[in-house]
Amino acid sequence: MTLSSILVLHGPNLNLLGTREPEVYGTATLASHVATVSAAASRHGISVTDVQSNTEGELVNAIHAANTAHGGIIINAGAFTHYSWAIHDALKSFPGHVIEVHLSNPGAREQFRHISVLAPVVDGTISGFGGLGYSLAVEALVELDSQ
Ligand code: CA2
Repeated sequence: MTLSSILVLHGPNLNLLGTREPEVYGTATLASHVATVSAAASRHGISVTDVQSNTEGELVNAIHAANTAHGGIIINAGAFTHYSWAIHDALKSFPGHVIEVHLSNPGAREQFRHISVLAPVVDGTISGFGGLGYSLAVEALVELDSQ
């Protein structure tokens, strides 16, 4: 699958971005971050589909559907990052490249955020750069696809 299409996945509570905890996650809304991804992707002629869910199984289903529909995935799994082996297993079966993004720097926060169970099955992780991380993730996917 060539990189003509990217799936952007967001996990639980990220639909609340821009409404609470701006000191941690910034003031931008989820829609604005998705727009950032779409703008970066369109510069490379790539289309973007986005899914946000507060339900683990819906994210797993979206990853399964991506196997034949999208060349790459950008995922901010929210708190599922730290314990979802179901999302880990689903990403492991995805044939394209995967970039994990976090707005904050989980390594500088509470101990439970220091572990990502997704990290072993993604190409790389971009954390702590706020919305800039999404543009960087698109550039990473484009670069990986060209190798
Ligand atoms: O820094 C990130 O992007 C996180 O993935 C955000 C998750 C957190 O569990 C991860 O450790 C790091 C939480 C997202 C919750 O987002 C909210 C936004 C506004 C108000 C409340 C929660």
